Amino acid sequence: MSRLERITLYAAVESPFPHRVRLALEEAQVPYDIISVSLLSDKPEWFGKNVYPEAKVPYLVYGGPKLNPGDAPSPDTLQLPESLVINEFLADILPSAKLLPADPTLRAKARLFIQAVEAKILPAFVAFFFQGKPKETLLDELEGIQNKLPAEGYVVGEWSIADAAFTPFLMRIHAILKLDNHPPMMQEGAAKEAFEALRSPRFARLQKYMSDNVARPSMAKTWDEAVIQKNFKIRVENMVKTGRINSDISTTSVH
Ligand SMILES: N[C@@H](CCC(=O)N[C@@H](CS)C(=O)NCC(=O)O)C(=O)O
Repeated sequence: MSRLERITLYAAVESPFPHRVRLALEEAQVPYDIISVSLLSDKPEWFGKNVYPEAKVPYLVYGGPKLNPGDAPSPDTLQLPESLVINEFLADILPSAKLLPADPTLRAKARLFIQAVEAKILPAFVAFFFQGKPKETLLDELEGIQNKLPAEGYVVGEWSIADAAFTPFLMRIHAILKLDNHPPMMQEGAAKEAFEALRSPRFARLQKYMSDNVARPSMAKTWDEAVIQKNFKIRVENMVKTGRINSDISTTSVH
């Protein structure tokens, strides 16, 4: 693949998964189109019907003409779901952007870190915010991730898609913990205590890591805390009504 094709990303601002892809695209400084698929009310019917039958974001179309909301992407385009797969693909087609380091040892370390985020942070995030589990459920896993960070800098030294895999969750955890009203599924006082813990010396390295990421233009361009907080409240109201977090996670069980 030598010439860069058109990149179209189906995304929802409130979701951490497309945020991972946006960070990679911004770091790579390539042009891309975004088509917004809101998850706050009923998802637009055209998305599942014309684009991606599972109707989840992110979804990336590589190639083809410019798309508008509702259009069906051409069948001869490459179409990818799954944030982590998409980011690996971007790292492969954009080698000069160095979304992954060239050194195989560092690449392996980046992938191990990504795997730890998937295996540990995602379930802890859901369990703490939506399923009433104690704050240590989340804090212990965040500490585990903190212990994997080098003394300074990013996950494998220079910024990489390992950072893109984690920071959308880290940012949302902070933003949500700051809110006055928390999901009714959460334990009383747990948010305030977790927020204080995250600001304590126990998490000094994670705090520095977060401020390093916040300082990057890729984060500045893709992050709006007030919007995330507002959308989170709406999503929680929907969850309370339906008992579902999304199409395959409920507020009562961890999958
Ligand atoms: N493993 C997928 C997860 C994607 C995902 O669950 N996206 C959610 C956004 S939070 C979604 O689109 N949910 C809509 C639904 O389930 O109906 C990835 O990494 O991209």
